[in-house]
Amino acid sequence: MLALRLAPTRPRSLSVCVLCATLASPLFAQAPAALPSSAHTPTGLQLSDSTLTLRVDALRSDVLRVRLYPNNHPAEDASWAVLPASRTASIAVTPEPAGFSTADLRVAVAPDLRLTISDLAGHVLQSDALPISWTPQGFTVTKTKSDVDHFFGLGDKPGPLDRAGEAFTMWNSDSFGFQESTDPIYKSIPFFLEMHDSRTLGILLDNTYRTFFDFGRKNTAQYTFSAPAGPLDYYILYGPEPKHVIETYAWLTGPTPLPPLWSLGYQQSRYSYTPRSEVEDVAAHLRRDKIPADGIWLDIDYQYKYRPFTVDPVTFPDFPGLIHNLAAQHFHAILIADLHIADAPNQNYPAYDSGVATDQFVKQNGKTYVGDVWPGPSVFPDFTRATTRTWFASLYKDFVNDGAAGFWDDMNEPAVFTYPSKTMPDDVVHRISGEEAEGFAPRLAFHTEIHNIYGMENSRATQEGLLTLQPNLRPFVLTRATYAGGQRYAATWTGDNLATWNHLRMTTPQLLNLGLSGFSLSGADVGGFGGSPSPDLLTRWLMLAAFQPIDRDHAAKGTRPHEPWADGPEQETIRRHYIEERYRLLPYLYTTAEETSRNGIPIIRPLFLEAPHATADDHPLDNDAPGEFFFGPSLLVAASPLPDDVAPYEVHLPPGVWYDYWTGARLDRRETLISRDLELRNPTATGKSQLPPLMVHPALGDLPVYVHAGAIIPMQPLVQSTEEKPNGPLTLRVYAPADTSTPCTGDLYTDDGATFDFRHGAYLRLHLTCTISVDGALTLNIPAREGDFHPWWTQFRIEAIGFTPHTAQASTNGHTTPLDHTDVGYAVTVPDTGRPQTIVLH
Ligand code: NBV
Repeated sequence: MLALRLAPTRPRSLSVCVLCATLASPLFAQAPAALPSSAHTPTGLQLSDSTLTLRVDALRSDVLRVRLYPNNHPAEDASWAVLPASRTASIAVTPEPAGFSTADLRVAVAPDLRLTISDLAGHVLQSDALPISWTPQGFTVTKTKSDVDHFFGLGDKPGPLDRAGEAFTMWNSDSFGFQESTDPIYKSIPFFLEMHDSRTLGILLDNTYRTFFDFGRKNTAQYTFSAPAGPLDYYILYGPEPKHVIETYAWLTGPTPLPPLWSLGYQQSRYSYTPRSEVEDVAAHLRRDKIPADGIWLDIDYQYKYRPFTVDPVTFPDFPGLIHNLAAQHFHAILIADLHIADAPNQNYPAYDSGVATDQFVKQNGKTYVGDVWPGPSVFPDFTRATTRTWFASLYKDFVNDGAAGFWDDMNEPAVFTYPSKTMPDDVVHRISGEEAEGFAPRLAFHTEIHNIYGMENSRATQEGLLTLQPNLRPFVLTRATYAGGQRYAATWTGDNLATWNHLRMTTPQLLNLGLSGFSLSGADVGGFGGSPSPDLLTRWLMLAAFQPIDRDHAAKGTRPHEPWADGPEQETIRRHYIEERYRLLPYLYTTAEETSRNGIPIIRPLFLEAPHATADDHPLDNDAPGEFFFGPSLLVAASPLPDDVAPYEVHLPPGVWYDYWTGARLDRRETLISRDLELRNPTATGKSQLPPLMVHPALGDLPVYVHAGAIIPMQPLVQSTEEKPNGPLTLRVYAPADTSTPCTGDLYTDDGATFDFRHGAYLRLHLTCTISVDGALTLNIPAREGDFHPWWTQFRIEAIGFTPHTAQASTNGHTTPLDHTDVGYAVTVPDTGRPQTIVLH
């Protein structure tokens, strides 16, 4: 019999002052002093008094784990978010009088248990402003904050990119039509970056209860994180560069896996395309109008009485035939399959019948809990049990056999219509089955503990199901609710946004912060879900989304048509042009997605991630440029910070030489320009000065995009779907480095786009480099191939941007080939011999 514990490590009415007798106050905060030798452990320190224990462990030289718990209630060493291998990693530390040090960090603890973390040069990175408050109402950790502290992350929370001065609550909530001030919303990702004086830390509070974060709203000199119950268990990740923190977070919680290539193509959706003929009409229209597209999404109306895992036989006859016809036109069908199962006994509803027969649903007061959602009274799978996830996974079998390519997990906060809280009551009971990997002992848990991970475990079950049914196909799952680490299981979107200019503006900081929180594969409903976008708004949205990780046009019931052709040929031409450009950039986008799958660096990135020292005082350049972001490592998209404002706006570029992506023109900057790489590595030596912004005034149809000098961007001929083989060479756009010492690099990764064969060597990776010589020759080095995958191309087309040749020929491994002039520069086409090549333009 499993025991029910409401809050396994519920804070108690105690001060945390374990070495002094009384509760410490800030007035009497104590400086670090020598610790008793018993406090030192091989991996950190552990201090106990009769009631509480503080434990700090170094998992790596740059990663600390901090825990506080009552002595008689040691917290479970368990996590839904942190990978077991990372959670249990450790290194030997060097004991110091007041704490310990590692090869990167020094940790000092005061007698009142306040922690101070410094780098080895003595810069204080983080310090507790107050002793931890530990009461029956919960715990609060209070850290010192300065005026120049910046905070990023926390998932999909709306509002500015920099979260300084704001406060947030983590409680997954169905939030139709959210606004900047709406909090909480769909996801709980209690991970944030703290950046000050060009040094960055990451903090993950691994507590699944309703948690709170205050970045100086209450007190500008402090930031806090707190919870009413659950473990005080947090991780400190040291940079100093923000990219390193993001990579470390991926080490801790796992990166976003490599998605199927089709999921990076354009996606067409609506709540709902129904009946079947409408789906087919949309598909035909996309192909007829030559709007490249890969996905058609089926929302809840394909189902019988809104029952998940059913099909309405009247409106969607011959469902497998529909999916098959779509596939024949190179479309992937993505099906919604909500987690709530209709409470429909004796109605030949297999999902219900099998679930009841095997006891898969959560309970309240000993009975199966029933709440109202789309199908009416519904029951809810107990996703914290491995056996329930396996059962739920099996429900996908028929759809997978029908050929469905991906699944969409909606309403998994979980959303329940019955109550004002819009979710299930706190006293619903979940079972934790105690898998070894997570480290939890088998036990019962109230919904208060499970709520924030419920959606994540739903998406985990979906992914596990797809992996079981098709072990060698990369699954694609889109989830609305999730928790830290959920990026391992699913991509995500920002939920029910609105068709307003303000919502278009909000997507950029939301997606950037999601990327910083581990979710590299994210999107916002293009055009806005609720309400009807004006033609110009829809156009601008489709333009921007071409440079976002997931590009899905989606709309609510009753809204006006949203498809690219909706507003006549002029608008459609612009929209098509941007979707086409996304398809041309697919080799670059896919290469970036592959990078994410290894190191967690997101597909779209705030400017500070690529250029953390771009400003004279090291404030994040993003704070001056709210519409801007990096799409992959080299393209800088500069959308208007106020998209409905027709006035010119400023574009702030990090130091370095930049080119206009559309024209190839080198930007005429008078200032001393410094190389991006040099600037990144050694900001002070380069005599950095902040460049004045550019003024731009783009017409409808123009979205400024820039490329930094020394970038190499792989591109492909236009296709209408990723299922189509591109016809022509693979293009390598080489943006001439500013001078002989500027690095010039670019990556190219490809594979079959669908299976896991890449794990066994069936991939191709090239790390390309280029140089410019003193006499002005541009040399591109194509190295030996890594991997044994045979790509679709047989030729490379090298386009040199920002480079004027002296001769009309290029030499390739000794042979000469004529150059041709393109819209953006000079080009030469050479065979891809599969062997190393050096191509020189003189
Ligand atoms: O399944 C219908 C919708 C879906 O289209 C949307 O994307 C989700 O966020 N769903 C919410 C439920 C109804 C919302 C009004």
